[in-house]
Amino acid sequence: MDYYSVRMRAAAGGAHEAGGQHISGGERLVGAEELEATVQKLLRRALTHELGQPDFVNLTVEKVASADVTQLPALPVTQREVQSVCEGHAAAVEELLQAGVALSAAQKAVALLVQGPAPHGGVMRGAIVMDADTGARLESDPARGVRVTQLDWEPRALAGWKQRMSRLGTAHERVAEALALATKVTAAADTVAELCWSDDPGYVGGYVAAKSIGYVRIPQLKEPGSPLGGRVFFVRGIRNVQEYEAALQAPVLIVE
Ligand code: PML
Repeated sequence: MDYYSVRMRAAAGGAHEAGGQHISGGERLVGAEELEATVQKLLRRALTHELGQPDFVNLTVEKVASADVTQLPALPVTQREVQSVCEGHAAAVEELLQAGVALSAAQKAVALLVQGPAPHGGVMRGAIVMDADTGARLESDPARGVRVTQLDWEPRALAGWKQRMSRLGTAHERVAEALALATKVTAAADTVAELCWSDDPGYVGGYVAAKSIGYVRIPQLKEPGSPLGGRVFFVRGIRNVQEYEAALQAPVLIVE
């Protein structure tokens, strides 16, 4: 069976490629029978985002041969309990240290997501790539960052996972999507860990993920109403960022 990679990017204040502000995005990898519904769902997401109406929506559909798809088991999920954003940041730094990131790099990453990591302080379209030892930023375009494409859950695995994670309530869609991405990123050779919190003003949670610690949810990483957030991929030993990004764009399905 072939798959279809479906990608959505929405921006406001100018065409996306001409520097419009990123509003929302989505990545799916689905069978033919799910294609139409998936396109509709992603378009609805673009048109109803809390950051406002987009001026530009890019929806791309691309066929992917099943032989090219790698299957990965989802990272295990745990949660840290924190009472404030400050405690959330401290928990994130602790988890990053546990995963092998240097303290200065972990602290720098948290500070960057707090201030807005794009050149003029806004959110980036993709992720920061950071040297896990020195904290140096390695992505060639600090407004764009690196993107992770062509990933999804295998539908039966997703249904089983949701059932087991019913304690998450309405957050489960968002967590499932983030978990798929974190599983793919942390499986890539050279990734040490990932730090993420949401740029959605209505969602204040995020996570630290690594092969060694799994997906550790942290429910408070910013104040409600803040549009700032993003992702940092900590790496060690990469030869060049283009090769690393290419690995993040190879098709992956999450199984259990
Ligand atoms: C979680 O609560 O585990 C999901 C965090 C997702 C952050 C990124 C997003 O906005 O989807």
